[in-house]
Amino acid sequence: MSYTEEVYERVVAQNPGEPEFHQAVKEVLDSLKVVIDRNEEKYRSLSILERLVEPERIISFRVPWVDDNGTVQVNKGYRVQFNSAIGPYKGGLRFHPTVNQSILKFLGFEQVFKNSLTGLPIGGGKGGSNFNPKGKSDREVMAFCQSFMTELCKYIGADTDVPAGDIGVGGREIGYLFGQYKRVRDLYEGVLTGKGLTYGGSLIRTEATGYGVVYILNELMKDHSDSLDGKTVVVTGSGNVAIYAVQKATQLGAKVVAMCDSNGYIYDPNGINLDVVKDIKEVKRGRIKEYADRVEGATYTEGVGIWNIKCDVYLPCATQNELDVDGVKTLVANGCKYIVEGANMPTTREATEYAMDNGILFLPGKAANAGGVATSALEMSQNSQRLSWTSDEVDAKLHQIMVDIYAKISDAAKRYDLTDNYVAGANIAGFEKVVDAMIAQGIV
Ligand code: NDP
Ligand code: 2IT
Repeated sequence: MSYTEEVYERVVAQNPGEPEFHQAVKEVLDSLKVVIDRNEEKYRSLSILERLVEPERIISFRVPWVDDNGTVQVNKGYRVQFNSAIGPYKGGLRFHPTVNQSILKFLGFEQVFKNSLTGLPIGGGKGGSNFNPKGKSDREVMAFCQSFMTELCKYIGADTDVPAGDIGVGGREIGYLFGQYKRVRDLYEGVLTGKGLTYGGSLIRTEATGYGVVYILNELMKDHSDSLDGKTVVVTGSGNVAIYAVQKATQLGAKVVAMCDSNGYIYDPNGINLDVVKDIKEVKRGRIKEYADRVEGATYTEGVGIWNIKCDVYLPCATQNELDVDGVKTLVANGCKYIVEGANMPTTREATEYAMDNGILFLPGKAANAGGVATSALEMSQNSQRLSWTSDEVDAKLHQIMVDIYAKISDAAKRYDLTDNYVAGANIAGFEKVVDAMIAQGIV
């Protein structure tokens, strides 16, 4: 058995009941086989892969809070501090009822490679809670965030671990979390990113993940003598990543015709009116269904199946494993040419393989959505300098980072005779930097 297979089997045996974590590890280890094979003895002697798949630390805690009826609620809270070889732990917090250790370990593991690809000094981490912010009042969200941070604040800091947003955690939640950190620790520091602009946030952080997805898509298309101009695009989700992917794709001449939430999807043949989506999602915290009531010519379909809409480019920006092999088969049959993952691991393994075997150019999330965390790292730099950069400056840096990521993953794939296999390219390029730092720092 190869070293990568051995380590995968060990991960499955030692981390039972964690299918998402197994899935993320398998994809990376399969890609790394070509790298490990060239130098197996050295990697084995240092147990590099065993160390890479084991989080440095997992913190798990109780989050009690009182709801508007006066009832005491209890949620689970976590922080997975996965790897600090190249910098302080960095990664989002997810508040969603499905959150568990498997999901946070998969996200933390992905984050290690993603953060490495940004070229910035950030290690990988992820955290969150099974708290469901949907339908909660502002006061309930605040009470939850304060309780969550009262415990988490013991383990994080601007030079230790810097959380940010993810599903269910946006500007409102980051504000409440920051306020409580400051109050309890008595430190005004860049301990969180995605902060509001009046208290240390960075311009363009809100837009960064979605913009970055489209910037790297644009590089991929240029490299294949194509462009976004006049293309039909489907974007899944209607949250932070989706909204700003739609905005940038539209600015670059594409027509985005569909978006969704977990209840169903909208189709607007005239091109999505993003002002309406923003009002529904960012202001009213409503459902995507309302779009069809407000925009003439648009339709709403309950349930899954957004991939049935014909498109040239498909950008999954909602959640893990949202796109399965049947969905991809439909996309291929309808002539789709590009899949670029805005979400983390939104495409199942089988679906990814089918897409790549059938001529789709596929960019994995750990490269394509890295613009969010990269801009978080730019927020950390601004906080350390006690300065704020202009939106043009941050946007230009974000753009350059995405151009560089495309070059890195494309180059890594070519070096191993895997041209156009950006999944392998991203895993290999991400691994190279982390492993070099790990080896240099000894057995820690
Ligand atoms: P948000 O909470 O802002 O939005 C999530 C969106 O996805 C909502 O529209 C939600 O719908 C939808 N969604 C969730 N689950 C499903 C489902 N099962 N089927 C269909 N739609 C679903 O989160 P973000 O936009 O921040 O995150 C989206 C993805 O991008 C996640 O995978 C996240 O990890 C990843 N990501 C986020 C970054 C960031 O900076 N925010 C950076 C890099 C990656 P509903 O309202 O119905 O739940
Ligand atoms: O998955 C991700 O990269 C994020 N949710 C953003 C993390 C961050 O620290 O900005």
